[in-house]
Amino acid sequence: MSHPTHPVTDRLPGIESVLVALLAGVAGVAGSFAVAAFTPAFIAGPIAGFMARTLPGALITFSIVVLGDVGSQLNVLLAVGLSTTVFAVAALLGQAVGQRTAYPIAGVVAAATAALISVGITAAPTASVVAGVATGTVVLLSDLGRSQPVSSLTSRASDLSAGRRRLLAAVASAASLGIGGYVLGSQQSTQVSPPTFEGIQPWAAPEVEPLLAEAAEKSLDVSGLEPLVSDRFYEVDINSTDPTLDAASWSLTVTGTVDRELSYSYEDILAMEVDHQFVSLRCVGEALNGKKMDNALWTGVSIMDLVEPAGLPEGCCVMLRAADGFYEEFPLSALQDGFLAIGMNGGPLPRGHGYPARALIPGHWGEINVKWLTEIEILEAEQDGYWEERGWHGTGPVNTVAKLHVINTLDDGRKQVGGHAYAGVRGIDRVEVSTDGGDTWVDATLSDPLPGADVWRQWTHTYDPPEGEHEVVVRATDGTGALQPEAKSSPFPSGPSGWVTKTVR
Ligand SMILES: Nc1nc2c(c(=O)[nH]1)N[C@H]1C(S)=C(S)[C@@H](COP(=O)(O)O)O[C@H]1N2
Ligand SMILES: [Mo]
Repeated sequence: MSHPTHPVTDRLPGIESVLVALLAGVAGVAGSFAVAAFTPAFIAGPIAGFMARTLPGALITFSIVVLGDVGSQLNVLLAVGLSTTVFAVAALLGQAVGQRTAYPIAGVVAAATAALISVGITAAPTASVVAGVATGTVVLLSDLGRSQPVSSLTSRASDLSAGRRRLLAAVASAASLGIGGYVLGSQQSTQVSPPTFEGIQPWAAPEVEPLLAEAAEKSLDVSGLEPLVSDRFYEVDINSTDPTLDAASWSLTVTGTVDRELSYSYEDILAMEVDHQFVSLRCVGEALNGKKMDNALWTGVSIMDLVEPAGLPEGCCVMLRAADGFYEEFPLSALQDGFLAIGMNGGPLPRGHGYPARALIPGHWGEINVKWLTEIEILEAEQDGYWEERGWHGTGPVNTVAKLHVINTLDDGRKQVGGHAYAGVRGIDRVEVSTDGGDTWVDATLSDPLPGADVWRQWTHTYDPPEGEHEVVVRATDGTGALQPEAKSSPFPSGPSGWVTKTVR
């Protein structure tokens, strides 16, 4: 029997240190999540945002268009992985320092480093300290695990078991901190509770309920079809975490080439005359028959009521800027009917949709409907917005679309198809359906129009299906009499177009 000259344990400490560091990293991320949940104070939030901002435009476009929601989920996963690595580096540093001194300070160094890096990234002290402590705890416990008395430090067997003890301590502490942090973070409510100034809640005005009831009443009775006021309104953000703004300290400024710059508080807006409008939104980056088109009842004020008192000279354009670092520019003329929404479907604006306030620019692609709005800047010359810098042309009016989302087989064997049609402020006049691949067309039944200049409509059609496979095609005619173009184009760069087609069996 010959023993290897270099015992395997020689290289184990390196691997163990890395494993311990990664486990400490997991604990750190969990600690951050425990306090911050999915807000920008969570370490992975700014990292995901940074990646979205710095990755090449083509990659982001690919992720939006091809991967869709999976793309943003991947981005979040990647950000969580990077966050783990960041804390792991702090843990490695702690261990390295610990090895060079006689004192068990590895955990303290790891904790302090992790907290410092985290606060640098998130600017959120509490979540960073908790993340640091969680990271340091795993390093500290693994250190204690190692320094348990062992009979002979030179023996290979006890070296191994010391290494195992160390790893075991790290696994156990990382698992409990990880699960604990995850549970704590998941329980956090990310709902907003807007400050009530003398109980003013404009979104709960008496007109709101009847309007919502009207939308419910006008919604077609087609199983599986999203009602006229969407049950689940889509969300598209440059970051994976929504800003947590405090309405009481939020302000909206009007700046740029105006006579005098102005600043409005949330209270100022609440005191203004509000209006309730149905407005539909559609993302320029969605697939032709995608799910990023929705409608809601919004409560808010006219944007021109905010801008005009600043004194408007001849500006060409406007740049809307937001608390998440997003900005979009478009012609001043489009601002004329702009709406600043502070409420949605009878409640305050949800965080995910821009709390405390967002812009709604009728008829235009979703991207210029800037959420978490903080500044309206009047410009003298054109500039690119966030997405235009990345190659998109998404600031103009929406394309006309008729989507096909529902194919039902009724009890009597007939087929029922349905979807939504939208053409921005041009409105929808007509939707036609073909069940023979486009040879013959019939008019679909349309939902009665909602009040509002920028609303979608539902359509449905019921027919006796032919034997076997057949092709259903849908096309809309907008309020100007223009038929939706048949030619298909991809979403990039100026939105999808073409007739939606589906094979039905
Ligand atoms: N501040 C901010 N506003 C934003 C975005 C964003 O990432 N940040 N995304 C835009 C895009 S691309 C779209 S399609 C709409 C989507 O609005 P929703 O998330 O309320 O559906 O918001 C727009 N406003
Ligand atoms: Mo969008």
